[in-house]
Amino acid sequence: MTLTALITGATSGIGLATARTFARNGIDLVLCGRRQERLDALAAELGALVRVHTLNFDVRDADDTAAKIASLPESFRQIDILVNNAGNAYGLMPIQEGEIADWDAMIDINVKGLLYVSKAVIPQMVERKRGHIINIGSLAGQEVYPNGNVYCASKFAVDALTKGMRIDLNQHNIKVTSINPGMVETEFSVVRFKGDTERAKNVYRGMTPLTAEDVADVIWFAASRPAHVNVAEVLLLPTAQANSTIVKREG
Ligand code: NDP
Ligand code: 8X3
Repeated sequence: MTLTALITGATSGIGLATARTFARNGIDLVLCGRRQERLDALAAELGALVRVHTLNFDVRDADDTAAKIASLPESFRQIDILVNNAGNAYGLMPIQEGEIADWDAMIDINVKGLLYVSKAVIPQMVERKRGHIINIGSLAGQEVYPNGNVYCASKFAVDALTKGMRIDLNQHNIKVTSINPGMVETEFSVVRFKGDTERAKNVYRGMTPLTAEDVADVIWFAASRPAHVNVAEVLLLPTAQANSTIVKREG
């Protein structure tokens, strides 16, 4: 039986790599994001391997998120795997200097957006007593680091929601997984530093970060276990990273 996955944040980084990995493994795809030209390009690329449908919505918009997911054609409506990946950090400032717009973005996208998408997808999983939700958390949701304050809070919330979902959905036979990466070089730091690519590059100076493909491999491992096995949580670090603040750098 062919499975269908809905991936948020499929236009870049971890979500994009996950879409490609899933397609190579024969998973039909509902790809979500706000940058339509990227969704179109990805649909053209992966459409050669599997069935692909794209949805353009901002996860901050509860009504549009619900409407777009409800608009899925019949053949894409049964979501077997939900990858809640859309998310970003905005800024890296001491709490007393933080900007309200950045705080709102992180809470609205990383926490509330994940909830809105989940609310739109979970009912059909509950009805079928089958499904797998994979939330992309972070090392930042396991330990707080200097200036990480609100981003860390948003990822601690994802960790709590993952655990809560696992409890509440247990009786419905739904697997819930969190994949918690450390440093991954994607557009993440460019977004965090609002387009300052030099500052973004400096985050990974003298060390080898994870690639989006490294994370996608682990997401696929979790998604492809037998029915009785749930990979509950994974902390995935680059070898050079011991924790949020200890990173071995060369030069
Ligand atoms: P990218 O910036 O490369 O990708 C972020 C994705 O999220 C994009 O596809 C973007 O799509 C989507 N997105 C952002 N905001 C919204 C929104 N409001 N509505 C819909 N989609 C949105 O970063 P990563 O791939 O690194 O990040 C993916 C996840 O991994 C995030 O949850 C992040 O917190 C987490 N993570 C990242 C780590 C890292 O070091 N890179 C480490 C640990 C966790 P579009 O702009 O088209 O909407
Ligand atoms: C992203 C990893 O360490 O920049 O979640 O917070 S970190």
